[in-house]
Amino acid sequence: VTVAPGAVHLPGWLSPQTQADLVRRCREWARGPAGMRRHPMPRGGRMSVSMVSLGWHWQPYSYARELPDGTPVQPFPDLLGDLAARAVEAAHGAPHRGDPYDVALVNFYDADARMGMHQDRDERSRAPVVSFSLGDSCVFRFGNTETRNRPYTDVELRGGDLFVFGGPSRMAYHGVPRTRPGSADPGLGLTGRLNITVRASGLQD
Ligand code: MD5
Ligand code: FE
Repeated sequence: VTVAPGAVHLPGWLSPQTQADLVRRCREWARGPAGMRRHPMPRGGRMSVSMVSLGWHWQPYSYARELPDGTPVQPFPDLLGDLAARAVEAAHGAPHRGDPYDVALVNFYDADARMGMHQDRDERSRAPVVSFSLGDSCVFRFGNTETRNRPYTDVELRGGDLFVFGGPSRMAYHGVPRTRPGSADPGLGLTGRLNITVRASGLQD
């Protein structure tokens, strides 16, 4: 389903087995070293979403190979590179030929977590962002490239969904105004929502 130019939503694209594998791997990445944390925001406070970065460490507004305390970031796993390549092919009907995928951000949303409207502009690459959702559903707010306000479209993202943001949608404002606690498939054993985004940093060591 094409939601906007370059924005393709494939509901239920992840098999139940792949969802279960990803949840297990997310738990390992979350434990660290350089595991899950809530980042301080530039204007004070902390994000309500907990994150772990793989390949490159992201925090507002930069990528680095190490955390601020010097801990090396965990490697970018082949599993996510392979899955992202398959995802782009499924969404666009052609293989990804741009900068290599080399970073993943794993976002964990508890029942109260939200993500405000923002653009993803810390990458130096135009490669599409590949997003995998696991567990609870959420309201995903897909906006425009000019302002964080209207017009926007609210899309329901469910566990197992794939979303690829390329072309003009790559720089759209977006956010998660709420999740739907308790909506996850009980068989998955996940309380809350996980979102994995795979990106090309466009950076060199
Ligand atoms: C999430 N994560 O559900 C979302 C999914 C983030 C973030 O927003 O920055 O970690 S990724 C949504 C996304 C990425 C790039 C472009 C667009 C949406 N877009 O154009 O709407 O935790
Ligand atoms: Fe984002």
